[in-house]
Parts: sequence; C-alpha cells; structure tokens
Amino acid sequence: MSNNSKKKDKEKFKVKVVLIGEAGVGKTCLISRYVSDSFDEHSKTTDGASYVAKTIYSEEYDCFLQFDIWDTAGQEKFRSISKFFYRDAAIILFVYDITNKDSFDAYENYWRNEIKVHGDKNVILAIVGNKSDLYENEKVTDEQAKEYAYSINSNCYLTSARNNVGIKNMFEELGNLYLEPTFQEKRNKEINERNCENNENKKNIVIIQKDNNGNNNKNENENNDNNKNNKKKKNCC
Ligand SMILES: Nc1nc2c(ncn2[C@@H]2O[C@H](COP(=O)(O)OP(=O)(O)OP(=O)(O)O)[C@@H](O)[C@H]2O)c(=O)[nH]1
Ligand SMILES: [Mg+2]
Repeated sequence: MSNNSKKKDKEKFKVKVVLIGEAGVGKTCLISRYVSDSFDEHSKTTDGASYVAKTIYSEEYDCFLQFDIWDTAGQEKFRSISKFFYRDAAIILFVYDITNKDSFDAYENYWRNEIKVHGDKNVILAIVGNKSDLYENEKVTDEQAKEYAYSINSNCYLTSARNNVGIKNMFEELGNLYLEPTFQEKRNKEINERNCENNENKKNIVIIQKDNNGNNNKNENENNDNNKNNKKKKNCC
C-alpha cells in the first residue's frame, strides 16, 4: 500500500484559528501566503471577516488537521464584529508589524483584554512579528517580542508574508500543540462545561402559553426532563 492510501484512513481533526491585530500588519497576506502561496503588494484592507480552510498531515500525531482560518479586520470601526469570531477559537494569532511599535503595544493596550473577555479559557496564543523582510527598519526586536511573549505565556514567531518565511513552520508547530493530548483534554472539558451551562440556561426558560379559555399557562421548559436525562447520560456536570 502506498503512503498516501495508508494516510487516507487517518483521523481528521479541525481547529478554529483567528488572526487579530492592527490594520495593515499583514494578517490577510499571511493567510494568502499560507493557503495559496501568493502575496499581494497592494492588499486591500479587510472589512468584516473572511474564512478559508487548509488541511495538513501531522507526522507527530499521525492524523490530519484542518485549520479553519478566520481573518478579521484590524480597523477600529470593525472591532465590535471581530470579537464574535474569538469564540471557539483554539488558536489565536496576534499579528504585529516589526516596523511599527504601536502595532506591538496594541496587544497590551487593547487585544489582551479582548481575548480575556471574549475568548475561550484554553487557547493557544501566538505573538507574530510579521514583515521580517523589513528588518532594517525594525522597531520591535526579536528579544523584546520573545520576552513579552514569555511573560504572558504565549508562543512567539517571526514571519514574512512577502518572502514566505516562518509561516508554514508556525502553523505546523501550533497545530501540534493543539493535538497534544493534554491540551485536547483541557479543551474538551471546557466545551463540555459550556454545553452544560447552555443546557442549564435553556432549562430556566419559562414559556407562557394561552389555553383554549385564554388563560395563561406557565410551561417551565418542556425540555426539562430531556435535559436531566441528557445530563445523566453525558455525566457532564
Ligand atoms: N514588506 C512586507 N509587506 C507586507 C508583508 N505582509 C503584508 N505586507 C503589506 O502590508 C500591507 C497590509 O497587508 P494586509 O495583509 O492587507 O494587512 P491586514 O493586517 O490584513 O490589514 P487589515 O485588513 O486592514 O486589518 C500590504 O501592502 C501588504 O502588501 C510582509 O511580510 N512584508
Ligand atoms: Mg486584512
């Protein structure tokens, strides 16, 4: 049997990845380089968000992994929309431009709190210094970025979408971190707990129905019993 046909039967995992960061740092270009090996010198600013998928094979865990990659808009006027995309993301890439210190500081000044408020608890975070080809104009050194990343328990990468440097390796490393059994365990626990919370919330919904005589009948969620049964079955909370 060929290697390819052997791989066909392998398990496939999916992971949601979200790219965030200030406008113009190169989020869209990083994704285009990774997914379609292209680079646009005149890339237009993203309005809203867009999605693209790419599947890789992990030698380390002997399985496929599909990255569901969400590109968000860096411009302030779109930020209220962008936060909706953090939910369920297991990997968040904060991208800054190494020639623009403000774009790096923006993590501490703004994005850190956004992730804390809107993101999942168990998330793999990476601080990504893009435009490494412009190193002659760098305003944030590799050491600074590494030190900061370490202080917030994050991973740290240097990339160039223009020259195709560091991107493939970054996705592969982060993909393997996602597939690590200890991380999977933590994620599953969090998702399970969230499902339980949602069930609890549904249970508390009170439905008022009028009967044939026009009287109000309080129906404290028909699904109550179902929820209880489900809860027992899943043994989740
Ligand atoms: N020199 C250099 N330029 C880059 C690189 N990546 C992106 N650019 C340029 O930076 C500009 C902005 O890139 P985008 O990918 O559109 O930036 P963005 O972060 O998606 O911006 P928003 O969508 O507005 O949030 C474009 O002119 C790109 O050509 C890189 O690695 N090196
Ligand atoms: Mg963009």
